[in-house]
Amino acid sequence: MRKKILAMLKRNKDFFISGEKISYELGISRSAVWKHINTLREEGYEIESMPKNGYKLLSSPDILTLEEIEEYLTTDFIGRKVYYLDSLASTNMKAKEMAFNEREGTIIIAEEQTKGKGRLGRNWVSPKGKGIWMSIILKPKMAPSEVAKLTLIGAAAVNEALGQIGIGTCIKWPNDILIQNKKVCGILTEMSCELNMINYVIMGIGINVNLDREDFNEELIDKATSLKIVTGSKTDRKRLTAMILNHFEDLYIPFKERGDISKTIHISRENSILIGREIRIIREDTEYIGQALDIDDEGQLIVKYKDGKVEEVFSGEVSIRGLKGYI
Ligand code: BT5
Repeated sequence: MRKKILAMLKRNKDFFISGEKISYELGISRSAVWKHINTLREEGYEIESMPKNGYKLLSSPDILTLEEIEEYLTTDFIGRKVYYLDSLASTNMKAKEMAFNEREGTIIIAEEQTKGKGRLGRNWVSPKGKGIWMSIILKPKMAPSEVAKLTLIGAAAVNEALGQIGIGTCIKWPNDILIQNKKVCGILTEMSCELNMINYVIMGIGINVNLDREDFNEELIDKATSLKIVTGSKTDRKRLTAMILNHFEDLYIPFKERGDISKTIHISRENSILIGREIRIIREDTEYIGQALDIDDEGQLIVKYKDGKVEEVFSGEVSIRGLKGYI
């Protein structure tokens, strides 16, 4: 019922809607309407009430529930079911627990993560209410070896969504998004599979939206940034979340249905911070120096080593660093 009342208020945004009309349309008493309105107020919805005119929605809270993001969503199945939690250890961990019983496209979003995960057991700083910390459950019917390409789709989707709101970014193959050489987004793709079959893939996306400098510890301050630090103002997390999901689905469908990843590869190349640069490739404990030449049609990084040898580097097996600084 609370959902229906909120939907009515949203449909009539900027106008009063009478308690009588709500109670008639939903078949509940006017005091029940009033109780639900109060619940919504407790959740942070600002609702004006006037005895003769009824109720008017003035503003919605800065939260990432389906009700709040769906007005910007254009997807068919990505993000159409949202589990929204105030706090979680890690949205990827939660998504893994739930994945077997959930349909493709379901997402888990938390306002904060107390044990946010990066790759290879690293941690991901995820303070409350300031970022987008989410995981998408995917169930593509393809060989497990194809999954590395999904990370590229995630990165391309974030790059496109940020571009749409006027924020230019670079992609550091395979899973980082950078602004001014600092990391603003990281992607962690995990999967459960059998020999030739994927059970599920969890695509974890973390974006530093409205974090302040103080949110980063000393170790991170030189290599991490947020949209707020870069632009000087807050970004609407709801709209951005939906826009990422929209772009993700647009890039994911051709890949899932026909193995077509060409648009993603185009975006990865056009916005790559690595192509043409000297890089360090860290494989297990050994470092190699080479030049990133290109990203091939399969999404692999082509590297030329000092001895002239050219190799395709498969994501997942390496970490890449610039010779100078973080990139
Ligand atoms: C990543 O790992 O970049 C993947 C991050 C994925 C985070 C999302 S949030 C939703 C979902 N649920 C999870 O639990 N995780 C995913 P990696 O490339 O290994 O980078 C990790 C490194 O980035 C750390 O070792 C730090 O140096 C740095 N780092 C940690 N927190 C950061 C932040 N908020 N912003 C930028 N850099 C950060």
